[in-house]
Amino acid sequence: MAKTVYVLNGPNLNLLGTREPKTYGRATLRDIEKLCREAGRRHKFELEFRQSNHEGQIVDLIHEAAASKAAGIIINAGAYTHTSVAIRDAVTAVEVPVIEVHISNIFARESFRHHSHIAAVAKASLCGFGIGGYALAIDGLAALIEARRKS
Ligand code: CA2
Repeated sequence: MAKTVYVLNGPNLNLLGTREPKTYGRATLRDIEKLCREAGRRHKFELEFRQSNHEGQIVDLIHEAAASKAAGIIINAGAYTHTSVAIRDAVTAVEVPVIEVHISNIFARESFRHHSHIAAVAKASLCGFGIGGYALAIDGLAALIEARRKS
C-alpha cells in the first residue's frame, strides 16, 4: 500500500501568486500542489494537499494525518509558525515525522518571523528555497524514511 504524505498549508497561502511576488514569487498554491504531486510520485507517495486559514483546523489536520498513519507531514504553517503553541503541541503529540517548510527565508525578514514554534519539534526545517522547498522537503522525508527502514 502506498504511503501517504500530508502537505499542510496555513493562513493566506491560498492567496499566493496574487500579491507580494518579490517575497513569495508568482506561483500559486495550485502550482505548489502540482510540484508536490510530481515530487510525491517520484517517491511513490500518495498526497493529501490541504490549506486552512484556521489554527484549530490545522491542528485537526495534524491529528488526521496521525490517525490515518501518514508517513509524514510537510507543513508551512504560515504566520502561525511564529505564534501557535497549539500547532507546536499537535506536532509534538503525533509520532508522524514533520518537516517544516517556508517559501521565504524567514531569518532574512522581520525579527518577529525569526522564531518558529515548530522548528524545535520538527524533524527538519527548510526555508528560502522558494516553492522548490516543498519538493526538497518531500525528497528529504523520503530519505529519512529510507534511512529509518535500513537502521
Ligand atoms: O515564507 C513562508 O512560506 C511563510 O510561511 C509565509 C507566511 C509568512 O507569514 C511566514 O512568516 C513565512 C505568509 C503566507 C501568506 O503569503 C501571502 C501571499 C499572498 C499575499 C500576501 C501574503
